Amino acid sequence: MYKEAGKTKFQIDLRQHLRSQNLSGNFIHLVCEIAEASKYVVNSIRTGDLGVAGTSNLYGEEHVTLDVLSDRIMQKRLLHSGVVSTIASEKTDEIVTISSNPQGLFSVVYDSLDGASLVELNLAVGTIVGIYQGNDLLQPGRNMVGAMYILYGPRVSLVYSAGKGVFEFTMNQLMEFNLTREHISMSPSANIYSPGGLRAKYSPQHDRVINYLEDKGAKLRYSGGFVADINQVLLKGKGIFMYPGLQDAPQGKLRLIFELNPMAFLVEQAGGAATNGVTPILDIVPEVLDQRAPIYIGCREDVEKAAELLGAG
Ligand code: AFP
Repeated sequence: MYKEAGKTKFQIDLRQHLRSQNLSGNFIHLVCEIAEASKYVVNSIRTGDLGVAGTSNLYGEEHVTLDVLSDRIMQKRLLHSGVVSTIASEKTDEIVTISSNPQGLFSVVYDSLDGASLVELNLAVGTIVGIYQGNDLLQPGRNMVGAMYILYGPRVSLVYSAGKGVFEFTMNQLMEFNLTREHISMSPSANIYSPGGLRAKYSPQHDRVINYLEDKGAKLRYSGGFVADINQVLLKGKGIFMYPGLQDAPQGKLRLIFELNPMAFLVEQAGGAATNGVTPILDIVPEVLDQRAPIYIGCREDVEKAAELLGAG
């Protein structure tokens, strides 16, 4: 733990916190660079300034869509961070090698603006990041050394874990991230559920999971934004998010590497669980970058019950 002279724990900023966690300097720098990049994303979302990444487009420079701009912002930051050997973006679906010598460096997978289409509806969207040591991105999520997301909602919050618990930071008026929650932990049982996908395309087994949750009195909470929905499950601590395999999409919609692994890392760190119905999400061995998987993620008891009902044939 830590005690800053004259400071309560909630005046601790991101860098001060990271330094108190006995983490490598390169990891601290990486997380702070991603946090810095999010400030440009916030500005673009709030002002609709879709100029070239990080500069004004008052003079008619190329207009880009918000998700393209946020991808450029993230890529530029990671390319110049000095601590990243390989990156892969959900948007481009390609692996970019920055350094041939991965010694002491990280590989980063990211979805720079998940749910981008929701911005025009003024709904919350987010950036999702997964961090590996070395340069192999097609590892099981269990091998990640860190994961984080930034949620652009009524507030801007950053949630991360480096394997020593889950912490939340909230952006203040100076665009600094200050600690607002520490050692986030989930209850064993859910009272809210987030059912993705089209009910008409559910399997009978998945219908059983929905009925189980309804029968126990769980309330439906679903925004259509993965980061916001996971954030609600994680911070309320009493929820389960599902995006199942559908009749016409047996692997569901969400991407293993860019969306599911980082969130599964965070939720497991908070005492929850995440499965594709058969295997823990973090134990799935990825074969391709854009691999998708069904997901049941949240309170451990309900995730385990879902796997039981799905496997009941
Ligand atoms: P986009 O990133 O293409 O907008 O999709 C967002 C998303 O992948 C994820 O954020 C949501 O959980 C999911 O789609 C919602 O999908 P449905 O609209 O099919 O429920």
